[in-house]
Amino acid sequence: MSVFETAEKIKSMEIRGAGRIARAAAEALRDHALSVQAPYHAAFRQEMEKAAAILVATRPTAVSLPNAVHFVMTGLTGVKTTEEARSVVVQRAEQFIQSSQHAVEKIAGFGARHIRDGDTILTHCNSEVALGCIIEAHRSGKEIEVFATEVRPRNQGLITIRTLNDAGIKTNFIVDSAVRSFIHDVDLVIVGADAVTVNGAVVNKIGTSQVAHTAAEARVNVIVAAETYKFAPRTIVGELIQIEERAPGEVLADEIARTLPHVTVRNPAFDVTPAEYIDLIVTEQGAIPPQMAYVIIREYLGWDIGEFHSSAALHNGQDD
Ligand code: RI2
Repeated sequence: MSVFETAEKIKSMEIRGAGRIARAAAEALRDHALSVQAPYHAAFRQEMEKAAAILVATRPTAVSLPNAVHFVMTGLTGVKTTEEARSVVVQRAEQFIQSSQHAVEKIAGFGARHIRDGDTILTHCNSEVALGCIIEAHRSGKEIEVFATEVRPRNQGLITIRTLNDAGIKTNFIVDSAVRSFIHDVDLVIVGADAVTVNGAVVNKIGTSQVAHTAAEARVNVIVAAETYKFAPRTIVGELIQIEERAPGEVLADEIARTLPHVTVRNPAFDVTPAEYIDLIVTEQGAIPPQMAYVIIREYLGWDIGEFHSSAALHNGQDD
């Protein structure tokens, strides 16, 4: 798929979910490297940097996207010929895709161990890693039940309940505002993440912080399933995660909104759950308390302060 097609599909959310977006971006860079015609190496590099910038600009919140692009593009450092550059992009893109898929499987295995036989789990939105944990627990013979929220306004809950239904897992489908009514029937909350900041806060689908707050009040544990590439390196130097605000039409039909001139529709796609409401973040490197996010950024993502000076081209458009 071309870079433009991939970018359009990410923007329209035809391709969605932080992990899938990251893998789609790596694939698009790989395909672009294979097809781009450039007379000399600098031109090739320029073409790749343009493609990287287009992909990174599609959605601002999921940090998996700039992290994937960064992983692929840093392969170009020190490379001298177009052919070498082409092959390094292909190799690193494939490596990212494979390690991402491997991470999702690993997390499913680790996360499933936190689910006990007889547990009822609540999940919000549609996270392939969170669902991976639930499905793996079911597969290993544990008798479990799930509460899945609707997820206004894009209804990702529908994807979640189809997946759970196909896996044969007993599932209750509830509106987002019903979480508090059912929290006492829930043993564990498992959600995904679009970004994890250096202080262990988790940015995820709008409503996650309400779910986590409700769970904390009811003394129900909250687990976040997140690959290490969901951790946000630039938060070390004070950068904030930009919360995407999507079109008002997703919430209220434009023809109705037009009749209400004093009403403004707000549609943030994500919110921030503070570390204190999260018991554990399960990564492919094992589970950590959210307060250890810095270690993941330094040890496993390989970012140090020096990197921030050379990464201007891959800046993901957030405010400095
Ligand atoms: P996985 C999604 O965002 C949801 O917020 C979900 O929790 C998160 O990405 C992580 O998804 P959106 O693309 O990578 O639906 O775990 O806005 O699949």
